[in-house]
Amino acid sequence: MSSPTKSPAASRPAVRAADKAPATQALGWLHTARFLTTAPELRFLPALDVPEIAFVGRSNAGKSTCINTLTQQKQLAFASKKPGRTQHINLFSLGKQGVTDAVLADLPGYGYAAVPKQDKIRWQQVMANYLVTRENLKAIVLLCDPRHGLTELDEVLLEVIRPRVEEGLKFLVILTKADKLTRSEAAKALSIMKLNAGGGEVRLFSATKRTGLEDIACLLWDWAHEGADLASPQDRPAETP
Ligand SMILES: Nc1nc2c(ncn2[C@@H]2O[C@H](COP(=O)(O)OP(=O)(O)O)[C@@H](O)[C@H]2O)c(=O)[nH]1
Ligand SMILES: [Mg+2]
Repeated sequence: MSSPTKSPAASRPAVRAADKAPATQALGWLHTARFLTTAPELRFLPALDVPEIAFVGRSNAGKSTCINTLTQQKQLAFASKKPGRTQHINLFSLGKQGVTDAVLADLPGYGYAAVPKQDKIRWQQVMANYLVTRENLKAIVLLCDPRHGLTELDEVLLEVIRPRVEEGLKFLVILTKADKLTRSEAAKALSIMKLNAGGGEVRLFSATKRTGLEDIACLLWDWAHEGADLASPQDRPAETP
């Protein structure tokens, strides 16, 4: 185990080439993702006592692609794309040997222009209700296309979660499609978002180049297994499925 004063995330700012084992473990853990359930709003979701990590972002930000890349599965986006489920909260279980130790929540994309106003208002209510009151919510991952920056609805979301982030809820902004940026654009987008993320983490990500993949996987693993240390062999999950 790690010493109680040293958090695993703080002791590992980035995954180095020579330090692949934790990333391999974290990606193996994410690969176990399987569809759990879907619900149109919070009150239809089962109460769970494992940490939940919610993915949010405007339509087209790259959320489905990011979840697929992190979990190395195409089936998950398919699950979320089934008719009637696109406006639902979709849950996926994580954990080796069939034992669920965390859950990913894929929340409906927002900001799609063609959606009627009534539906937009309904979405905001479902989202705010989930983000403010979901008890096992451990972390929020906001997907943002850095070429567009934060939209008005992203700002609304940041306001809604701010009190919970101040209380210790983990928060990560993933700047997607980093392959479309030059190095200087990427560096600029990163520093601007760090100013806006209210103390949360910010990472660049590209599904095509796999930029940020290992680092993000390790961060999510750490958040879901607080107190354990992925670099420590005794804290790693068993190898055999
Ligand atoms: N170049 C590039 N395109 C991406 C990346 N991630 C997503 N896209 C594209 O962006 C569009 C929206 O992605 P999608 O995952 O469906 O976004 P969602 O609406 O947030 O789920 C699709 O055309 C994807 O192929 C990436 O990392 N690089
Ligand atoms: Mg999608």
